[in-house]
Amino acid sequence: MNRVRSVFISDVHLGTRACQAERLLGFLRAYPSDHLYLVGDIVDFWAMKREVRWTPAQNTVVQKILRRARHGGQVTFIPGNHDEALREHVGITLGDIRLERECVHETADGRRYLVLHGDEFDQVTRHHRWLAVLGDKGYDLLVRMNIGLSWLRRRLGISGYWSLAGYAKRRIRTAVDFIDDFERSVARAVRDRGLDGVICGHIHVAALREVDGVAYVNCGDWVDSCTAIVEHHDGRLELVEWKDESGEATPISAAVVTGAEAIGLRERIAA
Ligand SMILES: [Mn+2]
Repeated sequence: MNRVRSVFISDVHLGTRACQAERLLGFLRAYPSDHLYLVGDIVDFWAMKREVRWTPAQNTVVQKILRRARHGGQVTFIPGNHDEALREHVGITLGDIRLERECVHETADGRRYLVLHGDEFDQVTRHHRWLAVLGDKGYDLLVRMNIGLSWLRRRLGISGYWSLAGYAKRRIRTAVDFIDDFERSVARAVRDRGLDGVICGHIHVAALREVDGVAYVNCGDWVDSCTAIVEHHDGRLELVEWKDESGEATPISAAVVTGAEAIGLRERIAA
């Protein structure tokens, strides 16, 4: 076992088919900790409105977390946008689990991190939910719609070519731009509050690096990347990836993770 001081996980999406509950169980078993932070989108209530996929492994994840809290581990649950219904109840303790809107975690070496899910910094899900849902499939649809539109313009005798898809493309920014915007706005908020860094989730892209003078740390997800942040007993944070079988999570450098192109990112956040 690899006992650590803290474990941070986010975007587990329990209740969906995509949730990697078995892998998460393997990781939680291998990494007992004094603190466990659930950094939002742990249960996907949005998806469960359409279809509920609740497996025995997902049940065991819940039991495992409850047991950890009962046995003296400090468990903090910060609801995200997919489990936002729980935000109404922040401040209370449920089965030994503290529900918080956000909190500050102090590492063993005295650095202070804001812990929050992060959807409040996502301009897409905040203001343009339709854009988030539209994503890349929507782009194909626009291209096809444009064929009809051109025909209509010709019939109406309007000259010149105007591309609906081109217009949309200018509005829908690339996933990379989106990540960049997100990281910078989170980092700004943290700097303004005089903290050393932020530990968040939401965009399903794990990271551990410096952004504009503060530490930007993202837990990633347990839908496809199976990543988490661990704090060692000396206060050092590490980004790890769980690859199963080996019984040990692999430390990964931020460069590897942030280089991963986030294809279909918007759909995954919104779906
Ligand atoms: Mn989210």
